[in-house]
Formats: sequence, C-alpha cells, structure tokens
Amino acid sequence: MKLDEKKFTKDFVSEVKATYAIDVKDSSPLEQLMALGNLIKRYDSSNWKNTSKKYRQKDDKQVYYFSIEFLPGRLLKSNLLNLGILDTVRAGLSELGLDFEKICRSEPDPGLGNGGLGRLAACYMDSMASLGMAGNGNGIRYRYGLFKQVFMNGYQVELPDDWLRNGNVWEIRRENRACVVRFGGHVWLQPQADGHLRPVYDHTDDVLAVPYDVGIVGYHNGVTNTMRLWSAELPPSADQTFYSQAQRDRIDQITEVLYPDDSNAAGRSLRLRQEYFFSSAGVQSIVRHYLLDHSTLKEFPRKVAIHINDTHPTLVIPELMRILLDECDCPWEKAWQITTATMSYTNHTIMQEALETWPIDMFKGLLPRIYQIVQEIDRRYRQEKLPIFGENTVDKTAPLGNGQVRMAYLAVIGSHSVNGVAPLHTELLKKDVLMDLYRIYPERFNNKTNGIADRRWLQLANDPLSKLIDSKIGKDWRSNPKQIQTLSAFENDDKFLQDLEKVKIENKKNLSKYVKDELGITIGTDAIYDVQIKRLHAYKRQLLHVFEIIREYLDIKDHPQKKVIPRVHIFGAKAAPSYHYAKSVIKLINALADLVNSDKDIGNKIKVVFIPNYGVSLGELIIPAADISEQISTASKEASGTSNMKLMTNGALSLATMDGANIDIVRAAGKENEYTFGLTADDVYGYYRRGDYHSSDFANKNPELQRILNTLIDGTIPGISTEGHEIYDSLIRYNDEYFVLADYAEYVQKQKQISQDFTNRKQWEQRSLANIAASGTFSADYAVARYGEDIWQVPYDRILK
Ligand code: 26Q
Repeated sequence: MKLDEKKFTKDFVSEVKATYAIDVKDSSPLEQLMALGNLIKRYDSSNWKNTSKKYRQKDDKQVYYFSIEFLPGRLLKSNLLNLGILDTVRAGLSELGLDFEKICRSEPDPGLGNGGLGRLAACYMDSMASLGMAGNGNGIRYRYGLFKQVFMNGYQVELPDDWLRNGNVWEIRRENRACVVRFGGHVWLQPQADGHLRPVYDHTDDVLAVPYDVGIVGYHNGVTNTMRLWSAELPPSADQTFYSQAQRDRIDQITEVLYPDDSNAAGRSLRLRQEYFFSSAGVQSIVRHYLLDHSTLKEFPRKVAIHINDTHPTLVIPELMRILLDECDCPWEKAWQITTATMSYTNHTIMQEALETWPIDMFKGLLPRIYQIVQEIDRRYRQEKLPIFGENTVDKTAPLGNGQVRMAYLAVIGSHSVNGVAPLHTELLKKDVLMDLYRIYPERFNNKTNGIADRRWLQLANDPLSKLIDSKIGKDWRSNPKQIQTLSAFENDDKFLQDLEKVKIENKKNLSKYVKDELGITIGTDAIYDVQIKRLHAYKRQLLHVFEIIREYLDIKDHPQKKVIPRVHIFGAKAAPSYHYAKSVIKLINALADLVNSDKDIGNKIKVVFIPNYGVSLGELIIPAADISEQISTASKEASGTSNMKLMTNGALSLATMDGANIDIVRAAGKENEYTFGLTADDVYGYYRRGDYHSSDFANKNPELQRILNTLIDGTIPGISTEGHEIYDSLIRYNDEYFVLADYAEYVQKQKQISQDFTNRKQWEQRSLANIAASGTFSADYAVARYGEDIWQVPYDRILK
C-alpha cells in the first residue's frame, strides 16, 4: 500500500488522541502499540474486505487449515513489512521521537502452540496469503498460552502466560458468526415420515463457540486472509436458564489453556473437548458459508479443502459426516464420498506411542452422536476391507480397536491424502508407523517437506543480512526465495565475505546485549555461537550437547595452557511440566552453566547460556547470531525439524544427524558445508531388529566418555545428585533408549573439527554463504504451493521463480 510519512504521523497522532485522550508524548509504548495496531488494521481493512469478497465472487476453492496450535509471533512488524510500509512507519515514529523497537517489544507474543507444529501452521498462513491462495486458519483462542518458563535454582518453574491481559489489537470478535457445539447427553435416532432417521438429543451440554478473526496480511499483494480462533462461552439462554458455577467453569475451561506436548495429557477429557470444540465450530461455519452461494452439496469438495495438522482435528471427519447426514439429509455413501474428497491429513510424528488414541468409554460419553458415526465408519471399513486384506490387518488398522478410538487411523481412512513432513519421515510412515494402512491405501501417501516463512525468519529477524543480500543481488529474492541462490556468485568476493562476517558480529552483539541484560552473563562476539533451540525431549538429545560441554570443560581443566577457540553454548528449551526426565536435563544444563561460567580457569573459553522462555520472539533474536545449528536427534525420530531451516537461512552451519529434513539440508547445501555424524535411521532400525544395542559397551571402550558419565554422579557438577543419577541410570542401567553413547565419539570429533575450521575465516564465511544461498528451497512458499497443487487443488496468484 501507499503511505507517506506525513500522512502516517498525522493519522497516528490523532489515533493516540482518539483512543486514549492524551498526546503522543504522554503515551506509553503499550498505548502506542495499541494505537498503531488499530491504525494498521484500518489501513488494511479494505484489503481484508476485498479479499473475502473476491474469493466469494470468483467462487474460488477455499482451504481451511485446522490446527489446535498456531504460533504466529508478534504481528506488528510482519504486518508492516507485508503491507510495504515498514520503513515509512519506522521513520514516522522516529520523527515523533518514539522508539519503534520498544513499541514492538510491548506486543505480547501469542504462545498458542508448543513448538514446530504450531509454528509451521503460522508459517503456512503467511505463505498462503503471500501466494494469494484462499487459505483460512482455524484454531483455538486460548485464554492462556503455553506456560512462561522461569528458572529457580536451576529448575524450570511454570508461570501462566496471560497474553490477553491488555486485549489483542489484531483480532475482531464476530459474535454474529457464533455456533453452538453440543457435548454429552443422550441421542437416539427417530424415524421421520420420509423414512429418514433423525437424531434427537436431550440433556446435552451446549457451548457457544465465538470466533475471533485475525487478518493474515500477504506480502505486497493486497491480500489479507483470515485466521479464525474460537473461544468457548455460555450459550445465550432464551428461557432464562440458570447456569450453575460448575457449568460455567466447565465451559470456560474449554479454551482456557493450551495443553503442553505431553503424552500424559492424552486421555484427559478436556483435551478431547477442545478437539471437538474447534473442529465442530470450524466445520459448521464452513458449511454455513458454502451454502450461502451453493444450493447443493455436490460441489463441496471442489470448493472446499479441509486440512488437518496432525490428528488433533481429526473429528472434522465425523463432524462433516454428521452435518451432511443429519442436517442435509445426505445418504451415507454420498456423504462419505464428499468427506474423503474434502479432507487431507499431515502426520508430524514417528513415535508409535505418540499416536493419539481415546478410550471409547470417554469418547462415547462426551460425543455420543459422533461416536455412532465413527462406529459406522469402522463397520463399513471392516466390511469393505476384510475380504481383501484379511482379519488380522483390518483389526490392526480399523478406527476402533483395543477399546480405543485411533485417531491417526481414522484420519487416514477419512482423507484422500496423507503426508509426512520430510522424505525420510514419509518413508518411515510407509514402512513402519502406518505400514498396514499404506498397503491398503498406497495412493494416498505422499511427502511434503516442511518450509519456513523467510519473511519472518530472514527479512524481519535479520535486517542487516537482508540488506546485504539486496545490495548484491537486488530485491527479487524477497518475493522469490530461490533467487537467493544467485548470491553464490559472490563466493570469492572477499569484501562480501567480510561483510557477511560483520553482519554476524552485529547480530551477536545484539544477542550478547540481551544475555548480559537479562542473565548477567558476558559473552564475546569472537566466540563460536553454538545453538540448540527446540523443545526439550530425550530424542532431541540435548544431552549429547551437554556431554561435549563437559568434555571441553575437563579438557581445559586438564590443560589450562592449551589454546582454545572460545565457544558460547546457547540453549533454549521448554520441558512439558510433567516430563520428569526433560526437567532433569534442564537442571543439569543450568548446573553445568553455573559451574563453567564461574570457573576462573575457564574464563571466556566456554560460556553456557540457557535462555529461559524460548519462543518465536527469542528465536528471532538468537537465530541470526548462530554459527552452529545443533540438529542432533536420534536418526529416525525427528519428523522434519524446522529450526534447522531457520538457522541455515541465517548462515549457520548444521551439526547434524541424518534425520528429518537435515538430510535434505545437507543435500541442498552440500555435505562439505555441514557437519554430519552418527547412526543412520537404518542403523537404528538394525539395532531394534537385532536387539543388540548395549550402551555400556560404548562407555567401557571409551575412557573419556566413561569419565564424562562419572561427572554426573561424582559431585563434579554441584547440585545435581538426584538428576545426575537419574540421567546416568537412563544411559547405563536402562540402555540409553536414544543412542547417545553410540553417537558420542563421532559427535565430539565433529565438534573438534568445527573449532579448527572456524579459524579459517574466509572458508567459514564461504560455507555460511553456501547455506544461505541454498536455503531458498526451504521457503514455506514452495511447500504451500506444492500442497496447493498436489493435495488441495487450489489455485494461487503468484508465480514463483
Ligand atoms: C498431544 C496430546 C496431548 C496434548 C498435546 C499433544 C501434542 C501437542 C503438540 C502433541 C504433539 C505436539 C507437537 C508436535 C510437534 O511440534 N511436532 C513437530 O512438528 C514439526 C512440524 O512438522 C516437525 O518439524 C518436528 O519434527 C515435529 O517434532
């Protein structure tokens, strides 16, 4: 959009006055943020209105991306960037004597997700809008986001994330679009005069789902799509029904908090309530919208694609069936055909035990009509497949089995497409996790490698690098991320390589200031910034990284004179509150940090920085400063990973196992530009098959490793007597489920290599450049375009080069 600085400052001044009845000079950063948000929303309102209107007039096919999590990050800068008015607004505010960065920081970061899956949903929203694709988000407006993490005495403590305290300036409450979602009660089928069976409900618990819409602004294209988040409220009571406090609480609870990624939460009926709540409200609103312009349902799958981000929204399948059967009088066969043609499903996990299931008893009580429909899906599935595949296979794959509703199986059976998120992951789905269903529906399985919104992760997070890129190859890469490849023409341009180094140092300064201010730790910009930022999970093996720090520590203590290349080990990770082991690893890292950071012999040679409360905004600060990207999961366990892509595009070199999308990153950037090590997925599966992994063998034959293991239990690291023993036991007594000891030696060897290589500044910058230049293929724009072409069959405007 067009906006000159003068008009902007005038509008802004009057907005502050109109909203708060004060002058700008008397306003707080929060008030400035609110006024700015309102103004931007107003500037964008025609785009938003016209986008919806255009989709409706052209009768474009709509994609609805259902996700129980969205992690959009702060929206101020990204909306300004995408509208093309970032520089104008920045200049205007500085003209008024205001601190733009401070205003940005006063925006809460909506933590409506746990990690990769939620952030992926947000990246895809950004890319759909930027491609001009008719994409809609559908999720939950949690009153409290994922807990805020603080450390007390090195332990994780969880505090509530009251992100809505001051309201959300980007949302619009649309009470007139609310729908009722029914839970519990009794249902029976009553024959009608025309022979139809119609369900009759009594004593249901009804909940009002109220949508809050957030505009998702496309990049420089005048498109604004909608992300719709549902909030649970009391239904209006026509008959003056009195709600007891218990009923009120039950309703309020539904959208009160986001569940942490934690298998203990599975089986909690509130989680199931959340899943049905947003699935039902979303599908109801889709059908209602569709029927505004269409008189029959025949066209539904040609006009609507519903995508489910993991199994959490799987109930959209029986819910669409319910609406078609019960409210539109469709016969079963036709309803099923429409449903399967509409639905598609992405799997994000490889671990069998993490596949979502619900006890039938709970499911039936909470969702009686939906359960009847799932039973019928199950019955027909068995009937159809039994003669072809036999009882054993059908029993293993049916939606109902072992007293459970098996959500992943229901999702595969009710969709026309099932995808994994990296090539290895998709192969493992076919070979292992969903093997039997792959035999039954081979044509449904496909891969869609994850991607990231480089607008946020490069353009916004790393302005200095973006400007440097502009100065070399122009700005085309900003709309066509693969064009960044042309940057490799400068691999022998010494001046450019030095500039690249300067940018990295500038970003390190930024981060080091934060670390100093917030944690009181001094870190130099000459050190290698070795970064591992992701949820804390045993399979992600933060522990392997810890072992390297202990090794370096002991090495310096043994050889105080030895010259070392300084390192800063940077961690960011939340542990699910009930994940005991993960919390022990947090305590271990913090204890080690205390030991190392305060040891005079160590000085600046090693620093360990565990930045609390890692999330999108901290990611934007940390990632541009990274030299090394730790992607060290046990091969086969990380479905894709996406921080690997964010770090790559910011010039970090990966230290990686051949897992998830690391494999694709290594292929794209060249093996010589990364550090790969460790068991492959085949090796890991070989151990499983033979059952011959013995972790203690690795400890016994490696005295250095033995010594490191002992530091967990011999008091070398103060304050971890309990945690140290637990972790030690998990490795030796319980045979090291994630092969940490098996991968130790090679990992360490690569770490040593990194220290050596880092001193060759030119070559390092060349390899950093190779990563940046190859990162364009991991832009979510291409990922979403592939979803659009292969799965959703929806058109989009932008031609990608
Ligand atoms: C389950 C049950 C009860 C409560 C919560 C959950 C739950 C919540 C979140 C289960 C899983 C998640 C999130 C999973 C996730 O983020 N998976 C990651 O998805 C990324 C995007 O595809 C991949 O890159 C990562 O490899 C994968 O771990």
